Amino acid sequence: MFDELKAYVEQHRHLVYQWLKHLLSLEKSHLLRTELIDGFDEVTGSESMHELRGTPLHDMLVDAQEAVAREGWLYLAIRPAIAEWHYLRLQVDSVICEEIGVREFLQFKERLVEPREEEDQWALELDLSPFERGFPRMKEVSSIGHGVEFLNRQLSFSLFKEHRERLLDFLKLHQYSGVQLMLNQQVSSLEQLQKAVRQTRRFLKWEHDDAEWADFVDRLPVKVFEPGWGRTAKQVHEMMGLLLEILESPAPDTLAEFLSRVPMVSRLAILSPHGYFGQSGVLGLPDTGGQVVYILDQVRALEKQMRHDLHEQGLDVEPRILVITRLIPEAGDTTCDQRLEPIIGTENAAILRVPFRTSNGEIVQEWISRFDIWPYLERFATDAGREMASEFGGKPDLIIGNYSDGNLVASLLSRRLGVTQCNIAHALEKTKYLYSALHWREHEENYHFSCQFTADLIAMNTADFIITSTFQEIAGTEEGTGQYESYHAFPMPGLYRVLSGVNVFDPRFNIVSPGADEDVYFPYTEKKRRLTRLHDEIETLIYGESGNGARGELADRDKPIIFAMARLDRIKNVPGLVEWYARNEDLQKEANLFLVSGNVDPGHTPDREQGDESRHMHRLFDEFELDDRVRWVNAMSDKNFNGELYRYVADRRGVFVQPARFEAFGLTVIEAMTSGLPVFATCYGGPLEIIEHGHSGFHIDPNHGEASSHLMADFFRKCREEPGHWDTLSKGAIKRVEEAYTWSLYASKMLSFARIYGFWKYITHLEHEETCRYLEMFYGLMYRRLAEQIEPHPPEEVPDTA
Ligand code: UDP
Ligand code: LCN
Repeated sequence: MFDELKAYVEQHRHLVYQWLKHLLSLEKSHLLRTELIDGFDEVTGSESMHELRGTPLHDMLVDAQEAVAREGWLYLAIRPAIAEWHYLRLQVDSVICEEIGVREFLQFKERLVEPREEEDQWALELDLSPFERGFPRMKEVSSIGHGVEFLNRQLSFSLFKEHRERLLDFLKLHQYSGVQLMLNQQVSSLEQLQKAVRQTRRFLKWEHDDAEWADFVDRLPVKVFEPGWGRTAKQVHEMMGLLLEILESPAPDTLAEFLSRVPMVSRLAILSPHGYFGQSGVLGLPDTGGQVVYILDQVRALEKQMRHDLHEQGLDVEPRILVITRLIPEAGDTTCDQRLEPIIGTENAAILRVPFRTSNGEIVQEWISRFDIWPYLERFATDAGREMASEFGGKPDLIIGNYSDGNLVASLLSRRLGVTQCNIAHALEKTKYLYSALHWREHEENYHFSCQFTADLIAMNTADFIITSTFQEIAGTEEGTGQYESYHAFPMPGLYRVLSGVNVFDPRFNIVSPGADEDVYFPYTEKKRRLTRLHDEIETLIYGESGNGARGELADRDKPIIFAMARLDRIKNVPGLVEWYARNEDLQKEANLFLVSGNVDPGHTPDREQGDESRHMHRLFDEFELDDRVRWVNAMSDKNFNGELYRYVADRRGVFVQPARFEAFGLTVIEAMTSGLPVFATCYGGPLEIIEHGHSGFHIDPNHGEASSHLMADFFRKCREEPGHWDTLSKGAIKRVEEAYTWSLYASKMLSFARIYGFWKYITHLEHEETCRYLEMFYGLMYRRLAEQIEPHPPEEVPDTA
């Protein structure tokens, strides 16, 4: 690519010069892809410049992600394919084009915010690429997010040449409450093991298939096997057959199947420190949204799967899951001030709450924004580790972190305890805010991105495996950078520079999408399961009077409803949707707008952003006089009610809209789709992957509100003209969720990954010891210093959650 471009620039210096001049005349020192393309289109609109179209220069600009223009230079970051990055620069006067390295690009970019006379030769650089040597790395984009398959293929062939003997130790490793499982210490060689397995299989052939372990264990011909091989004779026979195959020649599938039957996971710790984390009355409170829903549903699915697996493995062991979060003494009407709370819908899972403490040991009483919690996490990790150990009566088999804070704590605890670590991001803030790294200093007071991104880098690189909800979360799309990919190289001017932070070709990444609770969110057509008793309440909510946590009174009840439900964070763009609607009269004629979001009273939230957004909503209502067409009510946290609300809107042939500027995944999108609502959702983030445009919903571009509102108006018009149109979309939505987004699929994958990564970590040196040591230094010297600098915010009013 670069050679062609260079040759073109050399041969067409005059044209390129004209284009460069035009670009610099815009007087923008930092340009986004769209600005570069718009600038190019403008220039090439004139006849004399038209021939630049379709040239290598044009191709390069289509692939450009951003450019920095200063002092007669243009520096560009080019992404010709997913996760492939090149950097180059053009000198305006001499029209020279050169390929440059990532460091040069970042240095040049940093000077946008930190002008320096001389180059800082000794700026701290984080470069993890040297540690990658000797580790298996994927090469194909199609492999990204399928790390476990790659790892199994890659390692099973080489494994037993080098580490075959470790398998014996691995089988002796498993215990439950001091009871030995799988293999006891009497076996000292693989040959001995092979012989014992063959003898046992011969014996089992004569047992009844359904005979249980306890029925025949005392008669086994060799006394080296302990429980865990299977519940019945048939299962034990199969499992031992898999082991023989592996010892003979380890095929990846056999190995995966064998590991999925090893009793490795019965105690699981899930970390999600920032609160409010509760089971009712918390959704819609600041910082409390899909992550809580996800974790509670995940726990139910995992417990069910763990119980099933342990039973099949022949163990009468009760699985135990603890969700560890912070205890908030001033928790309003929520239960977030309780230490231990059983999780509804499980038999033995609980929320364990541990308070944040200040450096002098005082308990932090009030809710704290997730952006301000960094100084408390180290101490929380210690306290939570102690409480967790006493609840479990030992250490967990797997630690799952959630969001940047949970992942950092998971990282500290996993390292200390030597337990497998899994990360789940939910939403990485870095890509939510434009240039959040470059301008970190400007954001520091409110967001503390310096801590957050440092924590992310540490946790991402210490995790044994990382679960993502979509592919784009890892590596984006052809056009846009992925959330994890954005950690590959970035500047933190004046702090450090990341040259190689995260590699998306790392086999630790796996896509496992969540679902929606099937007991709560189901198609509106399933009449028998419907909660029709709630309809009066729902009608009051939608058509009731203004006041008391509601604004707007819908004048025409016959119109279908455009429904949106989201936290009132800026990123969710709820006021954006109001404005699109307000500016489109056709859409107003077709449907009413109904919003469940945040707090109608702006003074009623301690959250910085939500208060501003609430005031913005009122301004729009006033400016466009929307009160008879738009109704806005306070956040609703009862999920059974919300489930019926989606279906109620579907009964009346409405739609659901998710207008976010960016949505990491989007549980509401899944909930609405499974209820049978046609959904219009942002094309930035997860919904792009969830929805197949025109079949199971529609993508909308939040930057093009007019086009989005026209798409909706056209849809309603078409539904009037062709009554089957709404049903086609509705059925498409239901089918899509059924096929790809279920919790049972999630749970079996997750547990199988836990075993497989745990196995490889034990058998090989996949635990990245060198990387961990390097990151410990980064933690000690960088993270701790940054966290210490955060001034605790003055105690803010705790919201009344009644
Ligand atoms: N939710 C709710 N009440 C509200 C707003 C949201 O119950 O007022 C629920 C919603 O049903 C979904 C979750 O909160 O289960 C939001 O998850 P999503 O992934 O859509 O967004 P997040 O808030 O996590 O960014
Ligand atoms: C956080 C978000 O912002 C959503 O997009 C996700 O759906 C949710 O977490 C659950 O992972």
